Amino acid sequence: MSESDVQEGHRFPAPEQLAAQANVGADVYAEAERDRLAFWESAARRLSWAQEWDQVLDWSNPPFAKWFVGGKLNIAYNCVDRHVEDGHGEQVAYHWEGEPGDTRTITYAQLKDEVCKAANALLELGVQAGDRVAVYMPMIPEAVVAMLACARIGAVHMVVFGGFSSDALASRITDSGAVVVVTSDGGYRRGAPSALKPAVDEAVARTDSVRNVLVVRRTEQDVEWTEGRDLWWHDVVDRQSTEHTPEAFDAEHPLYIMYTSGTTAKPKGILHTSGGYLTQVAYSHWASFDLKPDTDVFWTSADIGWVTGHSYIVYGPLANRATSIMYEGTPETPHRGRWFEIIEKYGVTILYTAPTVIRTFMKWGEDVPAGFDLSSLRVLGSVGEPINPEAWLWYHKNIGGGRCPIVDTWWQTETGAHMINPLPGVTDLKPGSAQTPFPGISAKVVDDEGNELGDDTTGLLVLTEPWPSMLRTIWGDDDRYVDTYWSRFGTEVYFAGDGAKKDDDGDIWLLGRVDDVMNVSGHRISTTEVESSLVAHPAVAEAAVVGASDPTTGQGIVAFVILRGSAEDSGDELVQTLRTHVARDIGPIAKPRQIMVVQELPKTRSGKIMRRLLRDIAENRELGDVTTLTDSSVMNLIKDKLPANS
Ligand code: 6R9
Repeated sequence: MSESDVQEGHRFPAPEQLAAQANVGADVYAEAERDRLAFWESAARRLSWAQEWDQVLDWSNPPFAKWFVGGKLNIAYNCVDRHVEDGHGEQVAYHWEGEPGDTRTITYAQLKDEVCKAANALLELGVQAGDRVAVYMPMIPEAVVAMLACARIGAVHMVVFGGFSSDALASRITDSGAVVVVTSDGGYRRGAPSALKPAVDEAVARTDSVRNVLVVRRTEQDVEWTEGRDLWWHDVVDRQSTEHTPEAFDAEHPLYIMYTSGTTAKPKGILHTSGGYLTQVAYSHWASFDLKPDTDVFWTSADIGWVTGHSYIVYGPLANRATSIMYEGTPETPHRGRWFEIIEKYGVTILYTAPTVIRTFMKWGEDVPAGFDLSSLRVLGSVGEPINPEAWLWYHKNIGGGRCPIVDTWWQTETGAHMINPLPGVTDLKPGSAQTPFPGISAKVVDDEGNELGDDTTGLLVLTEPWPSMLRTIWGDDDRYVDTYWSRFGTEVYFAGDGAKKDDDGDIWLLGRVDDVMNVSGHRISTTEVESSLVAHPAVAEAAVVGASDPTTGQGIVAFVILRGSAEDSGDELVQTLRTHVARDIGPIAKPRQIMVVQELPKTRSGKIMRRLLRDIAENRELGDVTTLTDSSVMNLIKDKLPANS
């Protein structure tokens, strides 16, 4: 497969055998098109409801939606109990793998017992339906148990990624008014125990809503203890009864809050509710990955602290009675083949990960995956940012053995579930494009005035109909909810904040956040497009591109590149080669003004490149806030590489 094949829109048809047995066929689009609400209603029937709804959607007060109005269900019952009642108690829910190599196998019956005990413990601590519970945990099974225990009693969980600072935790506790924090002494990361409890102590000291801190023992590190407030999980949860009768809650009962960064400093508490959310995450997990509960071993490599973990490690897979992998640590601990070893060990059939991980694997070279038996894999997924065709092809060949469809899923914390993606048994795949709105989802590409754009014109992505797993508001701030998402094109059109274009076939290409779209001499150029071109060059492993203000052209293109291990840093000559390469690839207008060769790129802990910081460098500014970086020393490494005069 050559680069030009890809650019000409070469497609990878669905594997015949997979297509023949796929959970959903091509007719699903027509079915959803005929009657969108009836389609979602049948998706909702895959769940168990204590009381059926009397209205599928109430959109009489946009943008405040109500789905499955009048329906009642218990989320934890749907994720756990009903599978045990159906005779699947012995099926494994999670194969958990600790970073140091310790393992736990948790069946659905065991998960049910643990969730009931934790639910009883929370009740004993006085937690009531509607109360918020913060969860600040490493990737250990108790994190899932805590989430489901909340859901079971109608409490609202608010998971904060364990890599976030005490500051971030404190502001989220304050904003949500959490009454309990569930945490652990620490977790294992890069071969060493990494403490969590000290950050909780600091955060809680600065807030006034928290009554108790429930602490799981994981690393056996020493912890400070506040008598009366702090409680060991094993003291409080282990002695509880495994019996707990789930109460049915309203379909619109709040399920969780997940904070996500916006354009201002204050993070937004995205609120998700129960019936619609579980309906869409369960259905999408089943359809997007062709999940077969009896035979698949499913692995989402994300952390539970992100929406991807919520929807596709916890709620979707459990609602579908999947067997999942949960892995505590980093991909290179204790060696670079760690993930592939896990795939081989458990016979993983579906892998869902992020482009940044794939590009890291590319940097390490194809010999690493080649050393393991990955033949169990049958479907691959991608999420978090656009996957450039080079990475797509590498993933397809070196991890998927050329036989696994790659499902590139576009969605957001706000959307709750997949919104634009191919279906593995249906779609002819086009590397680099998320392609098709999910059945029952209505997505359009529009110009600044909201007019739908024709083929190959870059515009803004909008969603023009409400969907079951949509956010319901920003916690405590309805106005900000309306302003951020539903004001640019009127109260019935959701503004996603992503640039996009449709190609001649009607396939959608996501082009990065609109704030990442550059404007050079009046031409719109996507950072992603230039990055994609750079990484298509054999010398480049990874690239990040920003638009830096330029007195002549408005913005100028500045690229930061990491070279492949084998490529020689030949200085100026290489930079000129790369500039010419991009100019030839996209057009002279896209030729980067400046290319800097660096060792690392600044990334958030969810793997997104922090272009804002690179823009600071490109524009010779003091660096802005670096607290969400995985590793803040990266910025010093980059600055050290710069020519003295810049
Ligand atoms: C699930 C998740 C959302 C933003 C979104 C977009 C980018 C996510 C993508 C993608 C292109 C994909 N994004 N998936 N862009 N193709 N397949 O990542 O949620 O952390 O809220 O980020 O991520 O820019 O707007 P979240």
